[in-house]
Amino acid sequence: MPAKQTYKFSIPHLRILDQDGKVNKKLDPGLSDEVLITLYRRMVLAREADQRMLRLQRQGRLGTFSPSTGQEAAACGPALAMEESDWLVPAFRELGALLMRGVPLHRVLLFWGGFEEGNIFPGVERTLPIAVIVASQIPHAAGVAYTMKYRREPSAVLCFFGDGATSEGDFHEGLNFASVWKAPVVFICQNNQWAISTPLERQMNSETVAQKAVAYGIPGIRVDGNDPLAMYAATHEALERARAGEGPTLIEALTYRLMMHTTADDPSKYRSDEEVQAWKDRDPLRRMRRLLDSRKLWSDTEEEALLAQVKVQIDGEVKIYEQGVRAKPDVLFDHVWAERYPEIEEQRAAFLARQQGGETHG
Ligand SMILES: Cc1ncc(C[n+]2csc(CCOP(=O)(O)OP(=O)(O)O)c2C)c(N)n1
Ligand SMILES: [Mg+2]
Repeated sequence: MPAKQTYKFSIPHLRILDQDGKVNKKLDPGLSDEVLITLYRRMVLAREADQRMLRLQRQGRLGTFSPSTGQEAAACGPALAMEESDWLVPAFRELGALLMRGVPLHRVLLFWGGFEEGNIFPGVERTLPIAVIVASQIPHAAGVAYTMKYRREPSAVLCFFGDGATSEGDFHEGLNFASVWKAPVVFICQNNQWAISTPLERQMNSETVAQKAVAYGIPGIRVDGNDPLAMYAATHEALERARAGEGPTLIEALTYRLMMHTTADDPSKYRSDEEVQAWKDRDPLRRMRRLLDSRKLWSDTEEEALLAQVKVQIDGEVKIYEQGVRAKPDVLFDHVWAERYPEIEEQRAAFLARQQGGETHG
């Protein structure tokens, strides 16, 4: 049908640090040597923590968790752009962002160990708990951002989710609400190509995630998610815009999960070795190391020292996790309601009685 074209769009694609560690000078965000080194250190910490967590899980010392190996740039770059007074609203694959924020690793271990204490991050209160319910955190982020605006606080919210989350109603409601109210929130979709065993092309029919921003009248940008500098720069700009009252942004980070979805699946059942290898070649840690090498900021000796230091740090955190927690068997009943409720207390008593081999009902 011949009709007048009313709307055209294009989606910018940002990359600053290429795979060989070369920086596009025109786009260089100009981070100091010290900051670049800190960023690399945190990315290495996240990677090493992931590997340790996998071993703990296999030894029965940690519950199922979702590894973030391969996605460190997409999590750490944005976190670097945050102010302390901003809010972090994570999904479940942003270990690097939590560590950048100063969340102690033992809190994350507590979470994946199944303890409520893993939802509390003392000292970094403006960090919401890990959200396993896919996309549930997106309306929360929009609500927190609206509150910042309502209270006239100059703080913004950084909200993470995966490509699969964009198929949930919560994604659309959250983006619509944030857009209509010009809430100061930056939405980051870690498009790691898979939602468990569902590949992206079975998840959506759009060419990019970023173009979904067009429907909500907000800026959308696709970023090389294995490029920490591009992730930092795109997020920094979006956060500034949010804090200036110009509303939300959708950032699509193109990345890849190099390990299993969680410790409960075998990815070789649904994706090819060639595909995984192609993404291993784009490893964000290797890229960052090449940048540091090219600026003579790093050496093999420093790498060895870092790995040794990170090991000691992780050992200490595992110790706090394992020694500090003794689960009360009835902890489950503590968190049903904010206040104690008679019916739940009856159930608690029955449960405890059964545990002690006493009288039970039914
Ligand atoms: C509402 C809801 N539905 C289903 C699940 C089970 N589930 C956990 S993760 C996941 C896939 C998420 O994929 P994506 O959003 O791409 O994130 P990724 O795991 O790739 O980081 C599913 C279906 C869930 N946790 N919550
Ligand atoms: Mg995914």
